[in-house]
Amino acid sequence: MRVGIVGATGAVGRELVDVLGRRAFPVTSLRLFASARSAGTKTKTPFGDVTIEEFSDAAVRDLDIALLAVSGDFAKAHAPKMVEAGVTVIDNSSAFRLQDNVPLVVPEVNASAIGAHRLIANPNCTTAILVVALEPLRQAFGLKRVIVSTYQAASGAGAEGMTELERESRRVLVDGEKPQAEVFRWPLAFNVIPQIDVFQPNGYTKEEMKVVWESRKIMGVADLPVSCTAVRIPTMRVHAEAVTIETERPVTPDAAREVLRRAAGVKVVDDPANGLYPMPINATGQDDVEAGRIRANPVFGDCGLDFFLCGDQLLKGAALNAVQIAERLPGLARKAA
Ligand code: 11C
Repeated sequence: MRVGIVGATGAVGRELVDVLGRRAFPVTSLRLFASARSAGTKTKTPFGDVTIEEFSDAAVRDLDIALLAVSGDFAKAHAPKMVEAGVTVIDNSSAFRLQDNVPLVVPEVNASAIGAHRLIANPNCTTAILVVALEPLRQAFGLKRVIVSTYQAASGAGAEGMTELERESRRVLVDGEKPQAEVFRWPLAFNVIPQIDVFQPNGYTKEEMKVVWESRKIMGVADLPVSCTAVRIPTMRVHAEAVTIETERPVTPDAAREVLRRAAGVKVVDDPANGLYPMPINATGQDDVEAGRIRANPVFGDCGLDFFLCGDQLLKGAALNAVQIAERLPGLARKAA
């Protein structure tokens, strides 16, 4: 496959190169596209040295698969032209996620939605990490309602967010000064920020509503009651989520643990007596979403469950999920000559 990564110099773009190599994706040529600023830079990849090219609609026409790690506006402007030219596009932005004719895919949950589509949306990272654990529980016990509180890492704001967290932590610890904010609305170092993305008329943020809208679409439950509080915390690249569910049928922690042990993409880490539970420090760089602290929630009688998830925002939350989608393209999609 002739594969291109658009937005190749960002945090997700760089991760996409690694994941393609690590999973031995059948790449015959890898091309990396970015802005004029990075064009001409040579970069080492598992497929050999690649010189970064400036993006243009003409330059990407010959690709078989384009993995987009760009803004929603950029994706809206250019993805349809790529599809028109015969390229299969997997888009990481929110531009097309809720469009009826565009599948929104987490392969462990709804790989069959890919079908013959040539524009496929990769979900919001928080949503992808959530549904990989939620769907097996839904299938086993049914779902009546979902309440999520997130603890989201700096990487959600891209490489710039990670750099800002590191720089501002140093400013406090080394220089003894107050942390500053440019990428984040408030300083993130030594802080938590209960705002990710812009506020909506209903008082929730857009990030919180993405979890609602996207998890419903991926699991195919249009009216599932979901509430999310999304919070940025000063960790580097793993999103953590405290999840409460009310199930339709009775659930026990042991039964839920068993279901999650069998679930693809989930690793149960749940031995609290020995201090074992999901944590960003362990989930960093891991493909699986860690699930633990699984316990009965008494508020919902014998149908309540609490648990805690940690997933690498750049992997299952972005690059890994996108490559997993590409792996499931029919016959590894090939455009007509
Ligand atoms: C964050 N979840 O942590 C966001 C980043 O819809 O793809 C990803 C936003 C998206 O800031």
